[in-house]
Amino acid sequence: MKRHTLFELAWILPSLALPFGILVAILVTVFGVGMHVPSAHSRIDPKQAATTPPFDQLGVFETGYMSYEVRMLARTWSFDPAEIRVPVGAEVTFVVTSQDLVHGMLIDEPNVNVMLIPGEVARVKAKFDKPGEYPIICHEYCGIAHQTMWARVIVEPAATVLQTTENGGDDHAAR
Ligand SMILES: [Cu+2]
Repeated sequence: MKRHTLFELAWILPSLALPFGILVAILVTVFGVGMHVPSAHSRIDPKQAATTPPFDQLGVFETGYMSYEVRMLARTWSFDPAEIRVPVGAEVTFVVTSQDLVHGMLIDEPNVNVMLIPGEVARVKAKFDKPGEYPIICHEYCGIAHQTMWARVIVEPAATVLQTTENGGDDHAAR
């Protein structure tokens, strides 16, 4: 084989291998690992959001053992509820939409990253294994006070939650 043919092959083969490798990686993550983009679960009229179930009752709802559903509305420039309390080990399903502009919802760890499009109901799951405070921030620019739009998840150690339940001060309403 001529020397320049080898040089050409040395460029062409990797440029074929690269997209093929990427295609295989996509197929494996979608069909093998089951990874998907967080997609719209259902649609509602954003102007009627506050009176449309499940957003007519916002907050934290216990759906089973260590399983919680958080119904949340994003609006310029706040999240409602702004504070979410769950016990350590809780698996939380966030059911969220925006009632005005495009907002975002980002929790660094555990990884929650979703775009909140007016009227598109997003449904994302996250497990909170360590006690502490987890900020939820809007990461889609939404106007002059965008940087003030945030909320937080407070993950309480097991003992604290037990105490609040004994005092009857449990604020996690059962469904
Ligand atoms: Cu926002």
